[in-house]
Amino acid sequence: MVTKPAVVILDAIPSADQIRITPSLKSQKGSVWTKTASSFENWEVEVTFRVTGRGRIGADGLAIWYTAEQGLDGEVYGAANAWNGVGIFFDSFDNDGKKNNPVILVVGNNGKLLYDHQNDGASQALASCQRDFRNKPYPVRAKIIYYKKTLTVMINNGFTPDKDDYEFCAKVENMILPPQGFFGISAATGGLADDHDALSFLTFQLTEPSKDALMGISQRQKRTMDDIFESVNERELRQIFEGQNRIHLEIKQLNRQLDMILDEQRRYVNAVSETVTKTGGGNEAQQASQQELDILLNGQREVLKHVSDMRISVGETLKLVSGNQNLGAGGYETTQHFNDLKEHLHVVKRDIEHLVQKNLPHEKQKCPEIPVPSCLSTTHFFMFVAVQSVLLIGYFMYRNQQEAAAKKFF
Ligand code: MAN
Ligand code: CA
Ligand code: CA
Repeated sequence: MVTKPAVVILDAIPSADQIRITPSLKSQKGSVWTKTASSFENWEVEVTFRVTGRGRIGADGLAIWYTAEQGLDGEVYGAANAWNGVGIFFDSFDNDGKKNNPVILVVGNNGKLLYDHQNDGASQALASCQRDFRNKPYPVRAKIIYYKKTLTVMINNGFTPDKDDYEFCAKVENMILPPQGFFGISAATGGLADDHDALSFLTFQLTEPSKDALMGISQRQKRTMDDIFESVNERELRQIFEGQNRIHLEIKQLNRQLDMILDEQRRYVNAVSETVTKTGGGNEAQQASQQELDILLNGQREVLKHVSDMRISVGETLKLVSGNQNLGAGGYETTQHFNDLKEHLHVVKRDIEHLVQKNLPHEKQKCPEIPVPSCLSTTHFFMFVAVQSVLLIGYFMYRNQQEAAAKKFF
């Protein structure tokens, strides 16, 4: 698992995709430090940053640190004056007027050296290379490798989008660094100013190949500042899966409700059908009433069929959604499934619309008016009671029968 490194932020402004270590205002400083010390014998850091300013000349620069203590307070590119460890300085401003800035320099310190800011640390640099890292179209990348006591600085100068386009800058051999230390990035402005923005800061532990094989651990253990924030891709994927889960549950619920409606409708149609059969024949009024009941019955059967179709559609959609959840992200298959899903949901929608229209009260489907005699005679009353009782008994018998049949299945 990739762990989220805790960092200490000093006067820097974090946002979703970068940390502004200094804004382009006069005499600013800021820094970001790992919260806990690392004790890697060999390590590598990959830092992505931008130094931008309106002027042809900017100031003062940015530093990448590996030091025994966090350089929380000081004047050296916004960090401690007397550090124990190493600083890789990206010095924008030519303080000594030798026309040799911007420059990248490696300055080691055992805690006793005082940085010579006025001379751009010229006599203190263990190695350096002149590179212009300001106002580049792509972020600048620095890869600093400390391996077997040799420190190497590689630079991608931000001219291409190719992340791996590194060039050698500087190398210091036999460099003894504290066994434990904090990684940091800092920046400062003075009379002149630039925006100093850190986009990412990755630290890796390097292990020698032989040890690697013996211990069976990965050569680069990745810890990244990016992981402070959930990546955009991860977030989108999580949202898709959460959304699908909700759709799945909703459709399941819909399916259950449709099952219930279907059952209810079936019982109702059968009951009405029995009534029509039993009350068949008789006078003209009764025959007219029976015809109207037939129409109603047919209407109901059609509704039943539609509900049934809809249930099948919902069932298939449900299957598709479940299938989709088992699929990984991306690819043609996923797109195809989403299209199928869309199509099925469309069918369900159409069926529902149809059903709603069917059930809307309009002229043709008005319920038949039951012919009621102008005056209720005793014969009529008893006939009515008898028919009601027969209907009720029939309905109960039918229901018991259905329930018995259903029980057999479970
Ligand atoms: C002023 C001073 C210096 C600084 C430059 C550039 O001259 O603040 O220390 O290096 O401005 O910002
Ligand atoms: Ca300088
Ligand atoms: Ca200089």
